[in-house]
Amino acid sequence: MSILTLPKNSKMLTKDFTYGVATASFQIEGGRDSRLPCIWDTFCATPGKIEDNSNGDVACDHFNLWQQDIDLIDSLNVDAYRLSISWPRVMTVDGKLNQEGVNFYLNILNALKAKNIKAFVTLYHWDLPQHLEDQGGWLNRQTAYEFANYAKLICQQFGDLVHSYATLNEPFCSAYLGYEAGIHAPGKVGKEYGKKAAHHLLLAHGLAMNELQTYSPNSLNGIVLNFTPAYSVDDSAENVKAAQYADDYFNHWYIKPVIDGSYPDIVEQMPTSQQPDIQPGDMEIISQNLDFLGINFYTRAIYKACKDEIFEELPALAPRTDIGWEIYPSAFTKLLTDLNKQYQLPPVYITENGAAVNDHVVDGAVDDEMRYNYYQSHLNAVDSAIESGVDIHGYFAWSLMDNFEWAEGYKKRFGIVYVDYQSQARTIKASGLAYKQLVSNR
Ligand code: IFM
Repeated sequence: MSILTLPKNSKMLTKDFTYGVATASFQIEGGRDSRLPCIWDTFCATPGKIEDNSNGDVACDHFNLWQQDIDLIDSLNVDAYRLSISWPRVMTVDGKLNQEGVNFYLNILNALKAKNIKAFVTLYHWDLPQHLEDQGGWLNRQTAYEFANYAKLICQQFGDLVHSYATLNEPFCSAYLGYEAGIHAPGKVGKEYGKKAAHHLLLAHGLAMNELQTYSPNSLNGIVLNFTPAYSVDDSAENVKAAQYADDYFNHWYIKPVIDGSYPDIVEQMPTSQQPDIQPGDMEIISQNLDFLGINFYTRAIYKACKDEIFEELPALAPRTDIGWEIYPSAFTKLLTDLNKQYQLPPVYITENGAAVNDHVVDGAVDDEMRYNYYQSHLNAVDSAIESGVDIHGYFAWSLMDNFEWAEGYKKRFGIVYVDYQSQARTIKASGLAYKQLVSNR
């Protein structure tokens, strides 16, 4: 059996270090009939948008199987479960609570509490109610206020059942992939949209943080950001400069306003039409204190200079996971130590890390060696960052189980538990067993 190990004196082997597994509502729940439509329903129904033409109507049927899924989480011996709340399940079109939807999550949170598993709740993991998109979605400043209203109402309902709230998961993906590159819902394409959507998302974060700190002062409240560190293809000045620009455009664009209260300087180089609509007081709202910062890491990207577009991303080098992302764990340590140097970081949690593998069940088992190796090297990378002084308090595997991988549909499997989508049977993979063993032996 494969085992995951860490150096004997590693802080990650103490009981204070939180280990968890993570999921997101649209990716696992199904239960489509009992909630409002969201932008991902619409996107999935648009031909050509999802690799296998699938949707989230059933997904892992967690809506019906949540009790057995919580038993599964419990069987892994983890300390925490990171889940997201489906905004269209818990709110009505006129901004009131939908009690039936709220009860679905209250049941989950109570079951987690009974098993002593900490709930790390994300309020927005990309499933924007469609009626808000119809009013402009994240291009409409009003959406930020709608989000704050939802955050306030929901945290009042959940009381002390929640250990930690993240306002947003990966605003880069919502803004850039959803409103600039158009490969995620709602599928808008245009440089004039991306940073405007990003600003309203960040404003939503700030406004919601206010509500959380007022109505849920005892939970750890923060935000989850993803980072794909930008590397230059070589040492030439022009390529290094291009990679730095990409780093600011994709990564620092989200952390700098949240921590420092300002956008990276490249904002000045952008045409006015592409700049965010910043109103007086916005940056103060966006940059209030965080109780924690969630960091998601999967891979790095390599860039070179390009005349028309400033930077160009080059194909990922080998070795790669099944989704084509380079396996490059040293970028993880470097990211964490660099961020720690550049910013005044609050306590950090690694809220997502994991690998897509083309898994198969053979004789009732899934031998996902590549994922196991990925976890081993990335746990080591986190440990090295802690050794270098980064204040990291926890690590969440993405994902608890295989699920709807957005534009890739169900073809890409990120779970440490295999899901047979026909029977909805769950099988813990070798990586999951190794994770369990690491967590259990602390
Ligand atoms: O599946 C996603 C998740 O929803 C957000 N972070 C990255 C994961 C893998 O692509």
